[in-house]
Amino acid sequence: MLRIGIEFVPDKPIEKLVKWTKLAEDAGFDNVWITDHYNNRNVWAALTAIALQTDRIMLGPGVTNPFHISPALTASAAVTINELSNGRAVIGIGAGDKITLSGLGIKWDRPVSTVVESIEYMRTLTEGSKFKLDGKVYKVKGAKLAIVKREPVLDADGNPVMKDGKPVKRGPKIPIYAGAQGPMMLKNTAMVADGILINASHPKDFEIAMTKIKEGVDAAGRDISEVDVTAYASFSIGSTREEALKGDAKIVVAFIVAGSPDVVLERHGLDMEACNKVKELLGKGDFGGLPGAVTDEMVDAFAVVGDKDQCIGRIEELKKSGVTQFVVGSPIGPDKSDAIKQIGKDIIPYFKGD
Ligand code: F42
Repeated sequence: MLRIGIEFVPDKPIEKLVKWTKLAEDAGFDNVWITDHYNNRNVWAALTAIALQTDRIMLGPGVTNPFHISPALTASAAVTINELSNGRAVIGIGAGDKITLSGLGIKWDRPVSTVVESIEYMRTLTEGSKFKLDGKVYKVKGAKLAIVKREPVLDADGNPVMKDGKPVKRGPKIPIYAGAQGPMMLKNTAMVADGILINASHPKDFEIAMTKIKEGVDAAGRDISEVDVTAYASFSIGSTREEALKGDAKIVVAFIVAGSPDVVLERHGLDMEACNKVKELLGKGDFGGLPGAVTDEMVDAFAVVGDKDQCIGRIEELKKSGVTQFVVGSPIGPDKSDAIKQIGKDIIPYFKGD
């Protein structure tokens, strides 16, 4: 069954994120993902507040990065949130943004190896085991968390799994998702991660991403069902498409157009002149001119926008292309609270079979 998640950005006070997450939990969402940028409110502080005031929803950073915070600290934070939330923590980790990190004086070398090794690092620590690595990026002599409660691992018949005459013990599993777009990142993280968060909204992008993810799982001898393929999509719902387009939907799309390489713009058959106009307006900070410059084709290439039937149609197409979790990302709707309630009434029951 399709999982449904939601993304919030802590550029708003944390009380608002808690209020929206509680609404999302009541509406039937499975996951909440909090974005991580150092210039916003801190992601782990936001997750702490959310963990304490919710009961069921899975929660995690979507995504933090191993360049601005050590995987050892991320593992410790995730174990703490897992304890506070009674086993609901997940970790989302990606390469981070090169320009932002270099502004902080942080070197951004080997992004793929860093993310892949960090997953191995965090997995070992969150399971309560000792981590040592002489890797391409990390040279870890010996790291272990003191706070993980390890229980004996049982086999399918309920008997303890033994190694060297001793029962194997492990802490609670915290799923680790990788944020990935590029071919190398998709393939290499698919070899090790429990899920892949793909910043895209159109089935064409997922057809291409799935090929790389399948290459990765095949190379690692895994089954594709072990990876939660997640569409981390820009989304806006309204009672009509016109209403859904009110608010920030076109502004979000404009940023995606401006940040996309030409090969992606061409893949969606977009008019390059119109795309250049959007880039020019953004460059000048002319936000007033953007709604007129962002075309319907751009909206449909980079976002899921519409009334309930249009949104369901697009999510169905993504599901057919291999997506197993759909994350409702910014702006969600012209009014976030109303949009969350509408998704709970009109979209989630459709996919959960109520
Ligand atoms: N970034 C944030 O800073 N905060 C967020 O909250 C956030 C959320 C988010 C959610 C979903 C998602 O998919 C991404 C998100 N991001 C967020 C962005 C994320 O942090 C990364 O910036 C983004 O995913 C990176 O894009 P990418 O996966 O395409 O990887 C980059 C590094 C890339 O260019 N990859 C290419 C590729 O083919 O995969 C090139 C790889 C490369 O550089 N290779 C080198 C080489 O020599 O070949 C390095 C080799 C090595 O060993 O690493």
